[in-house]
Amino acid sequence: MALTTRSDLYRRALELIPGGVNSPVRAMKAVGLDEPFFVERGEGAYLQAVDGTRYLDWVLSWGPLLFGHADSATLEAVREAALRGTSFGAPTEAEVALAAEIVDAVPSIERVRLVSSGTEAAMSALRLARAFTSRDRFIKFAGCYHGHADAMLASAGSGLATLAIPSTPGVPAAVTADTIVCPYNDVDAVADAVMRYGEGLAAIVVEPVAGNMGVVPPAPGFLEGLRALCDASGALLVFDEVITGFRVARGGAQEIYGVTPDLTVLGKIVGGGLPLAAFGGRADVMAMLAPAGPVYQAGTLSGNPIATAAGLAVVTRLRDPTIYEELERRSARLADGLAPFGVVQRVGAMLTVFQTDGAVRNFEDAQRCDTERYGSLFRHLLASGIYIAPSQFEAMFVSLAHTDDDIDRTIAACGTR
Ligand code: KE4
Repeated sequence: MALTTRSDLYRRALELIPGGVNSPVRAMKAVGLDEPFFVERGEGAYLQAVDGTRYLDWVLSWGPLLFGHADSATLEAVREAALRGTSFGAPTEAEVALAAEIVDAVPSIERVRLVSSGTEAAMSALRLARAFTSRDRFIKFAGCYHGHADAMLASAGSGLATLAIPSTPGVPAAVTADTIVCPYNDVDAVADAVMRYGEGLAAIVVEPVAGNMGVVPPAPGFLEGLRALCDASGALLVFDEVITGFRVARGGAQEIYGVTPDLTVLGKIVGGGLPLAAFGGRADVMAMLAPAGPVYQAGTLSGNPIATAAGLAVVTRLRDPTIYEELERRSARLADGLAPFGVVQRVGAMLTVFQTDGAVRNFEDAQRCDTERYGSLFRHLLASGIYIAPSQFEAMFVSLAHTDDDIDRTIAACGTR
Protein backbone atom coordinates (compact mmCIF):
# COMPACT_ATOMS: atom_id res chain seq x y z
CA MET A 1 0.00 0.00 0.00
CA ALA A 2 1.54 3.30 -1.01
CA LEU A 3 1.62 5.38 2.11
CA THR A 4 2.06 8.66 0.36
CA THR A 5 0.15 11.23 2.35
CA ARG A 6 1.15 12.33 5.79
CA SER A 7 -2.18 11.20 7.22
CA ASP A 8 -1.92 7.75 5.67
CA LEU A 9 1.56 7.38 7.12
CA TYR A 10 0.53 8.61 10.53
CA ARG A 11 -2.54 6.39 10.60
CA ARG A 12 -0.39 3.38 9.72
CA ALA A 13 2.29 4.43 12.19
CA LEU A 14 -0.31 4.60 14.96
CA GLU A 15 -1.26 0.99 14.22
CA LEU A 16 2.33 -0.11 14.74
CA ILE A 17 4.21 2.30 17.00
CA PRO A 18 3.01 3.78 20.30
CA GLY A 19 1.92 7.34 19.50
CA GLY A 20 3.16 6.75 15.96
CA VAL A 21 6.66 7.93 16.81
CA ASN A 22 9.86 6.54 18.24
CA SER A 23 10.46 9.42 20.61
CA PRO A 24 7.62 11.32 22.30
CA VAL A 25 8.54 14.90 21.44
CA ARG A 26 8.37 14.05 17.71
CA ALA A 27 4.60 13.65 17.98
CA MET A 28 4.44 17.45 18.09
CA LYS A 29 1.52 17.17 20.53
CA ALA A 30 2.79 20.00 22.74
CA VAL A 31 2.33 22.57 19.98
CA GLY A 32 -1.21 21.68 18.99
CA LEU A 33 -0.64 19.71 15.80
CA ASP A 34 -3.06 16.86 15.12
CA GLU A 35 -0.25 14.90 13.55
CA PRO A 36 3.46 15.29 12.94
CA PHE A 37 4.98 15.72 9.52
CA PHE A 38 7.03 12.80 8.21
CA VAL A 39 10.44 13.54 6.75
CA GLU A 40 11.51 12.39 3.28
CA ARG A 41 15.04 13.80 3.41
CA GLY A 42 17.26 16.45 4.92
CA GLU A 43 19.58 18.74 3.02
CA GLY A 44 21.72 21.42 4.64
CA ALA A 45 19.46 23.56 6.81
CA TYR A 46 16.31 22.12 5.24
CA LEU A 47 13.98 19.19 5.75
CA GLN A 48 11.68 17.94 3.02
CA ALA A 49 8.46 16.29 4.19
CA VAL A 50 6.88 13.35 2.39
CA ASP A 51 4.27 15.72 0.91
CA GLY A 52 7.07 17.75 -0.65
CA THR A 53 6.91 20.67 1.75
CA ARG A 54 10.36 22.09 2.57
CA TYR A 55 11.03 23.39 6.05
CA LEU A 56 13.88 25.57 7.25
CA ASP A 57 15.02 23.40 10.16
CA TRP A 58 16.07 24.92 13.52
CA VAL A 59 15.75 21.54 15.31
CA LEU A 60 18.45 19.73 13.29
CA SER A 61 17.66 16.36 14.89
CA TRP A 62 17.82 17.98 18.37
CA GLY A 63 21.36 19.19 18.08
CA PRO A 64 23.77 16.71 16.45
CA LEU A 65 24.03 18.34 13.01
CA LEU A 66 26.47 21.24 13.36
CA PHE A 67 27.12 21.13 9.59
CA GLY A 68 23.46 20.60 8.69
CA HIS A 69 21.71 17.61 7.13
CA ALA A 70 23.59 15.24 4.81
CA ASP A 71 26.80 17.28 4.76
CA SER A 72 29.10 15.84 2.13
CA ALA A 73 32.11 15.15 4.36
CA THR A 74 30.01 13.13 6.80
CA LEU A 75 28.25 11.23 4.00
CA GLU A 76 31.57 10.39 2.34
CA ALA A 77 33.03 9.13 5.61
CA VAL A 78 29.93 7.04 6.31
CA ARG A 79 29.92 5.62 2.78
CA GLU A 80 33.58 4.63 2.96
CA ALA A 81 33.15 3.05 6.39
CA ALA A 82 30.02 1.16 5.35
CA LEU A 83 31.84 -0.41 2.39
CA ARG A 84 34.21 -2.01 4.90
CA GLY A 85 31.39 -3.45 7.00
CA THR A 86 28.83 -2.18 9.47
CA SER A 87 29.85 -3.69 12.80
CA PHE A 88 32.64 -5.93 14.04
CA GLY A 89 32.29 -6.30 17.78
CA ALA A 90 36.06 -5.91 17.90
CA PRO A 91 38.19 -2.78 18.35
CA THR A 92 38.93 -0.54 15.35
CA GLU A 93 41.38 2.26 14.68
CA ALA A 94 38.53 4.75 14.25
CA GLU A 95 37.49 4.28 17.88
CA VAL A 96 41.01 5.13 19.00
CA ALA A 97 41.07 8.17 16.69
CA LEU A 98 37.72 9.44 17.96
CA ALA A 99 38.77 8.89 21.57
CA ALA A 100 41.91 10.91 20.83
CA GLU A 101 39.86 13.75 19.35
CA ILE A 102 37.58 13.83 22.41
CA VAL A 103 40.50 13.78 24.85
CA ASP A 104 42.20 16.56 22.88
CA ALA A 105 39.05 18.70 22.79
CA VAL A 106 38.01 18.28 26.45
CA PRO A 107 41.05 18.40 28.77
CA SER A 108 39.10 17.05 31.77
CA ILE A 109 38.53 13.84 29.81
CA GLU A 110 41.62 11.69 30.31
CA ARG A 111 39.88 8.42 29.38
CA VAL A 112 36.65 7.98 27.44
CA ARG A 113 34.20 5.18 26.65
CA LEU A 114 32.03 5.27 23.52
CA VAL A 115 28.39 4.12 23.74
CA SER A 116 25.28 4.40 21.56
CA SER A 117 23.09 7.06 23.16
CA GLY A 118 23.16 9.92 25.60
CA THR A 119 20.90 7.93 27.91
CA GLU A 120 23.41 5.10 27.99
CA ALA A 121 26.31 7.49 28.55
CA ALA A 122 24.61 9.31 31.43
CA MET A 123 23.40 6.08 33.03
CA SER A 124 26.90 4.59 32.85
CA ALA A 125 28.55 7.74 34.22
CA LEU A 126 26.22 7.62 37.23
CA ARG A 127 26.99 3.95 37.85
CA LEU A 128 30.71 4.71 37.69
CA ALA A 129 30.38 7.66 40.10
CA ARG A 130 28.45 5.48 42.53
CA ALA A 131 31.10 2.77 42.33
CA PHE A 132 34.02 5.16 42.69
CA THR A 133 32.54 6.82 45.80
CA SER A 134 30.83 3.68 47.17
CA ARG A 135 27.79 5.92 47.63
CA ASP A 136 24.30 5.78 46.10
CA ARG A 137 22.63 9.17 46.25
CA PHE A 138 23.00 11.80 43.56
CA ILE A 139 21.65 15.27 42.92
CA LYS A 140 20.05 16.31 39.65
CA PHE A 141 18.14 19.43 38.78
CA ALA A 142 14.48 20.02 38.01
CA GLY A 143 14.17 20.74 34.32
CA CYS A 144 17.38 18.97 33.40
CA TYR A 145 17.17 15.78 31.38
CA HIS A 146 19.83 13.10 31.26
CA GLY A 147 18.06 10.47 29.17
CA HIS A 148 15.46 7.99 30.29
CA ALA A 149 17.37 5.62 32.59
CA ASP A 150 15.18 4.90 35.61
CA ALA A 151 17.20 6.82 38.18
CA MET A 152 17.12 9.96 36.05
CA LEU A 153 13.33 10.09 35.59
CA ALA A 154 12.48 12.21 38.59
CA SER A 155 10.96 15.47 37.31
CA ALA A 156 13.03 15.33 34.16
CA GLY A 157 12.83 18.30 31.85
CA SER A 158 12.74 17.13 28.26
CA GLY A 159 9.72 15.22 27.02
CA LEU A 160 8.31 14.72 30.47
CA ALA A 161 8.10 18.45 31.08
CA THR A 162 6.50 18.93 27.69
CA LEU A 163 4.04 16.15 28.46
CA ALA A 164 3.60 17.54 31.96
CA ILE A 165 4.34 14.14 33.49
CA PRO A 166 5.94 14.95 36.84
CA SER A 167 7.54 11.48 36.99
CA THR A 168 6.74 8.33 35.03
CA PRO A 169 4.99 5.06 35.89
CA GLY A 170 7.22 2.02 35.64
CA VAL A 171 10.08 3.49 37.63
CA PRO A 172 10.16 1.85 41.06
CA ALA A 173 10.15 4.28 43.98
CA ALA A 174 13.21 2.42 45.26
CA VAL A 175 15.17 3.45 42.21
CA THR A 176 14.50 7.17 42.50
CA ALA A 177 14.75 7.10 46.30
CA ASP A 178 18.40 8.04 45.86
CA THR A 179 17.68 10.77 43.32
CA ILE A 180 17.63 14.22 44.90
CA VAL A 181 16.16 16.98 42.78
CA CYS A 182 17.18 20.59 43.36
CA PRO A 183 16.18 23.80 41.60
CA TYR A 184 18.62 24.79 38.85
CA ASN A 185 20.83 27.82 39.59
CA ASP A 186 20.19 27.51 43.34
CA VAL A 187 23.50 26.78 45.04
CA ASP A 188 21.99 27.27 48.50
CA ALA A 189 19.45 24.53 47.87
CA VAL A 190 22.25 22.24 46.74
CA ALA A 191 24.28 23.14 49.82
CA ASP A 192 21.30 22.21 51.97
CA ALA A 193 20.95 18.90 50.15
CA VAL A 194 24.66 18.22 50.56
CA MET A 195 24.40 19.04 54.27
CA ARG A 196 21.56 16.57 54.56
CA TYR A 197 22.82 13.82 52.26
CA GLY A 198 26.48 14.67 51.81
CA GLU A 199 27.74 11.48 53.44
CA GLY A 200 25.93 9.36 50.93
CA LEU A 201 26.34 11.59 47.93
CA ALA A 202 27.96 9.98 44.89
CA ALA A 203 27.51 12.76 42.38
CA ILE A 204 25.98 16.02 41.32
CA VAL A 205 24.76 15.59 37.73
CA VAL A 206 24.04 18.80 35.83
CA GLU A 207 23.59 20.22 32.37
CA PRO A 208 26.16 23.04 32.62
CA VAL A 209 23.91 24.98 30.28
CA ALA A 210 20.40 23.63 30.59
CA GLY A 211 18.79 22.81 27.24
CA ASN A 212 15.79 20.72 28.30
CA MET A 213 13.66 23.39 29.89
CA GLY A 214 14.59 25.70 27.09
CA VAL A 215 18.06 27.24 27.19
CA VAL A 216 18.89 28.34 30.74
CA PRO A 217 22.49 29.48 31.30
CA PRO A 218 24.19 28.84 34.64
CA ALA A 219 23.92 31.85 36.96
CA PRO A 220 27.29 33.37 37.90
CA GLY A 221 28.86 31.16 40.56
CA PHE A 222 26.43 28.25 40.09
CA LEU A 223 28.84 25.80 38.47
CA GLU A 224 31.68 26.97 40.69
CA GLY A 225 29.42 26.37 43.69
CA LEU A 226 28.69 22.81 42.56
CA ARG A 227 32.40 22.17 42.11
CA ALA A 228 33.12 23.39 45.65
CA LEU A 229 30.27 21.33 47.13
CA CYS A 230 31.57 18.22 45.38
CA ASP A 231 35.08 18.86 46.67
CA ALA A 232 33.72 19.35 50.18
CA SER A 233 31.53 16.24 50.17
CA GLY A 234 33.61 13.82 48.11
CA ALA A 235 30.88 13.57 45.47
CA LEU A 236 31.84 13.63 41.79
CA LEU A 237 30.78 16.50 39.55
CA VAL A 238 29.24 15.13 36.34
CA PHE A 239 28.61 17.55 33.45
CA ASP A 240 26.00 16.31 31.02
CA GLU A 241 27.27 17.96 27.83
CA VAL A 242 25.20 15.87 25.43
CA ILE A 243 23.82 19.11 23.97
CA THR A 244 26.58 21.59 24.83
CA GLY A 245 29.53 19.35 23.92
CA PHE A 246 31.22 20.63 20.74
CA ARG A 247 28.27 23.05 20.38
CA VAL A 248 28.93 25.99 22.69
CA ALA A 249 32.68 25.53 22.26
CA ARG A 250 35.00 22.74 21.09
CA GLY A 251 35.62 21.96 24.77
CA GLY A 252 31.96 22.35 25.69
CA ALA A 253 30.49 24.48 28.46
CA GLN A 254 33.37 23.57 30.78
CA GLU A 255 35.69 25.45 28.40
CA ILE A 256 33.48 28.55 28.51
CA TYR A 257 32.85 28.64 32.27
CA GLY A 258 36.22 27.30 33.39
CA VAL A 259 34.76 24.72 35.78
CA THR A 260 36.25 21.23 35.57
CA PRO A 261 33.98 18.24 36.17
CA ASP A 262 35.17 14.79 37.21
CA LEU A 263 33.11 13.11 34.49
CA THR A 264 31.57 14.43 31.27
CA VAL A 265 28.74 12.97 29.22
CA LEU A 266 28.76 13.66 25.47
CA GLY A 267 26.34 12.85 22.65
CA LYS A 268 24.69 14.31 19.56
CA ILE A 269 27.47 16.24 17.75
CA VAL A 270 30.16 13.74 18.80
CA GLY A 271 28.34 11.10 16.73
CA GLY A 272 27.74 13.35 13.73
CA GLY A 273 24.05 12.39 13.68
CA LEU A 274 24.59 8.66 14.07
CA PRO A 275 23.95 6.62 17.25
CA LEU A 276 27.10 7.42 19.20
CA ALA A 277 27.65 9.04 22.58
CA ALA A 278 30.43 8.95 25.14
CA PHE A 279 31.34 9.43 28.78
CA GLY A 280 34.77 10.12 30.16
CA GLY A 281 36.81 12.00 32.70
CA ARG A 282 39.45 11.45 35.35
CA ALA A 283 41.71 8.50 34.61
CA ASP A 284 41.45 7.21 38.18
CA VAL A 285 37.65 7.16 37.97
CA MET A 286 37.49 5.67 34.46
CA ALA A 287 40.01 2.99 35.53
CA MET A 288 37.18 1.35 37.47
CA LEU A 289 35.32 0.55 34.26
CA ALA A 290 35.36 -3.05 32.96
CA PRO A 291 37.48 -4.63 31.73
CA ALA A 292 40.10 -2.42 33.42
CA GLY A 293 38.13 -2.46 36.64
CA PRO A 294 35.07 -4.01 38.28
CA VAL A 295 32.29 -1.67 37.08
CA TYR A 296 30.41 -3.43 34.33
CA GLN A 297 29.25 -1.54 31.25
CA ALA A 298 29.03 -2.93 27.71
CA GLY A 299 27.39 -2.54 24.28
CA THR A 300 27.20 -4.58 21.09
CA LEU A 301 27.31 -1.47 18.94
CA SER A 302 29.48 0.72 21.16
CA GLY A 303 32.02 2.58 19.01
CA ASN A 304 30.25 1.36 15.88
CA PRO A 305 32.53 1.87 12.84
CA ILE A 306 29.98 3.83 10.82
CA ALA A 307 29.04 6.04 13.76
CA THR A 308 32.69 6.67 14.63
CA ALA A 309 33.35 7.58 11.00
CA ALA A 310 30.56 10.16 11.15
CA GLY A 311 31.77 11.46 14.50
CA LEU A 312 35.33 11.82 13.23
CA ALA A 313 34.17 13.55 10.05
CA VAL A 314 32.56 16.20 12.24
CA VAL A 315 34.82 16.66 15.26
CA THR A 316 38.07 16.77 13.28
CA ARG A 317 36.70 19.83 11.45
CA LEU A 318 35.99 21.52 14.77
CA ARG A 319 39.69 22.01 15.40
CA ASP A 320 39.27 25.10 13.18
CA PRO A 321 38.49 28.00 15.57
CA THR A 322 36.83 30.02 12.82
CA ILE A 323 33.97 27.49 12.94
CA TYR A 324 32.94 28.76 16.37
CA GLU A 325 33.47 32.38 15.41
CA GLU A 326 31.03 31.89 12.54
CA LEU A 327 28.54 29.94 14.69
CA GLU A 328 28.66 32.77 17.24
CA ARG A 329 28.06 35.43 14.57
CA ARG A 330 25.06 33.64 13.09
CA SER A 331 23.60 32.74 16.48
CA ALA A 332 23.92 36.31 17.75
CA ARG A 333 22.23 37.60 14.57
CA LEU A 334 19.32 35.23 15.10
CA ALA A 335 19.01 35.96 18.82
CA ASP A 336 19.10 39.73 18.30
CA GLY A 337 16.46 39.48 15.58
CA LEU A 338 14.16 37.33 17.71
CA ALA A 339 14.37 39.60 20.77
CA PRO A 340 11.07 41.40 20.03
CA PHE A 341 9.20 38.08 20.02
CA GLY A 342 9.93 36.73 23.47
CA VAL A 343 12.65 36.36 26.11
CA VAL A 344 15.60 35.03 24.14
CA GLN A 345 18.22 33.09 26.12
CA ARG A 346 21.31 31.88 24.30
CA VAL A 347 24.67 30.29 24.87
CA GLY A 348 26.68 29.86 21.69
CA ALA A 349 24.71 28.10 18.97
CA MET A 350 21.75 27.10 21.14
CA LEU A 351 18.89 29.40 22.08
CA THR A 352 15.26 29.52 23.11
CA VAL A 353 12.60 32.17 22.57
CA PHE A 354 10.61 31.94 25.79
CA GLN A 355 7.01 33.15 25.64
CA THR A 356 7.16 34.85 29.00
CA ASP A 357 8.08 38.19 30.49
CA GLY A 358 11.22 37.89 32.51
CA ALA A 359 14.37 35.83 32.78
CA VAL A 360 14.03 32.04 32.95
CA ARG A 361 16.47 30.93 35.61
CA ASN A 362 15.03 27.52 36.47
CA PHE A 363 12.25 25.04 35.72
CA GLU A 364 9.69 26.93 37.80
CA ASP A 365 10.28 30.04 35.69
CA ALA A 366 10.12 27.94 32.53
CA GLN A 367 6.78 26.45 33.55
CA ARG A 368 5.33 29.94 33.75
CA CYS A 369 5.81 30.32 30.01
CA ASP A 370 2.72 30.65 27.86
CA THR A 371 2.92 27.31 26.04
CA GLU A 372 -0.25 28.14 24.09
CA ARG A 373 1.45 31.26 22.74
CA TYR A 374 4.52 29.18 21.93
CA GLY A 375 2.31 26.68 20.09
CA SER A 376 0.79 29.52 18.09
CA LEU A 377 4.26 30.79 17.16
CA PHE A 378 5.28 27.25 16.19
CA ARG A 379 2.23 26.75 13.95
CA HIS A 380 2.62 30.20 12.36
CA LEU A 381 6.25 29.52 11.53
CA LEU A 382 5.50 26.01 10.29
CA ALA A 383 2.89 27.46 7.93
CA SER A 384 5.67 29.78 6.73
CA GLY A 385 7.94 26.79 6.07
CA ILE A 386 10.02 27.21 9.20
CA TYR A 387 10.37 24.40 11.77
CA ILE A 388 11.33 25.32 15.30
CA ALA A 389 11.32 22.95 18.29
CA PRO A 390 7.80 21.51 18.79
CA SER A 391 8.07 22.36 22.48
CA GLN A 392 8.74 25.50 24.51
CA PHE A 393 11.09 23.43 26.65
CA GLU A 394 13.65 22.74 23.94
CA ALA A 395 16.16 24.77 21.95
CA MET A 396 16.79 26.18 18.50
CA PHE A 397 20.08 24.87 17.14
CA VAL A 398 22.15 27.01 14.79
CA SER A 399 24.43 25.29 12.30
CA LEU A 400 26.96 26.20 9.62
CA ALA A 401 24.28 25.32 7.09
CA HIS A 402 22.01 28.19 8.18
CA THR A 403 22.62 31.31 6.09
CA ASP A 404 22.02 34.95 6.92
CA ASP A 405 19.03 34.80 4.57
CA ASP A 406 17.62 31.86 6.57
CA ILE A 407 18.09 33.86 9.75
CA ASP A 408 16.52 37.01 8.34
CA ARG A 409 13.61 35.04 6.88
CA THR A 410 12.92 33.48 10.29
CA ILE A 411 12.99 36.85 12.01
CA ALA A 412 10.67 38.36 9.40
CA ALA A 413 8.24 35.45 9.74
CA CYS A 414 8.03 35.96 13.49
CA GLY A 415 7.08 39.54 12.80
CA THR A 416 4.05 38.54 10.73
CA ARG A 417 2.39 36.42 13.45
P1 KE4 B 1 19.64 10.32 23.99
O1 KE4 B 1 19.44 9.05 24.79
O2 KE4 B 1 18.31 10.90 23.49
O3 KE4 B 1 20.66 10.17 22.88
O4 KE4 B 1 20.28 11.43 24.95
C1 KE4 B 1 19.60 11.72 26.15
C2 KE4 B 1 20.01 13.10 26.61
C3 KE4 B 1 20.93 13.22 27.61
N1 KE4 B 1 21.34 14.43 28.07
C4 KE4 B 1 20.84 15.57 27.53
C5 KE4 B 1 21.30 16.89 28.06
C6 KE4 B 1 19.89 15.51 26.49
O5 KE4 B 1 19.38 16.65 25.96
C7 KE4 B 1 19.47 14.26 26.00
C8 KE4 B 1 18.45 14.12 24.89
N2 KE4 B 1 17.91 15.32 24.37
C9 KE4 B 1 16.56 15.22 23.84
C10 KE4 B 1 16.05 16.60 23.44
N3 KE4 B 1 16.35 17.63 24.35
C11 KE4 B 1 16.51 14.27 22.69
C12 KE4 B 1 15.28 14.33 21.83
C13 KE4 B 1 14.35 13.20 22.10
O6 KE4 B 1 14.21 12.80 23.27
O7 KE4 B 1 13.74 12.72 21.11
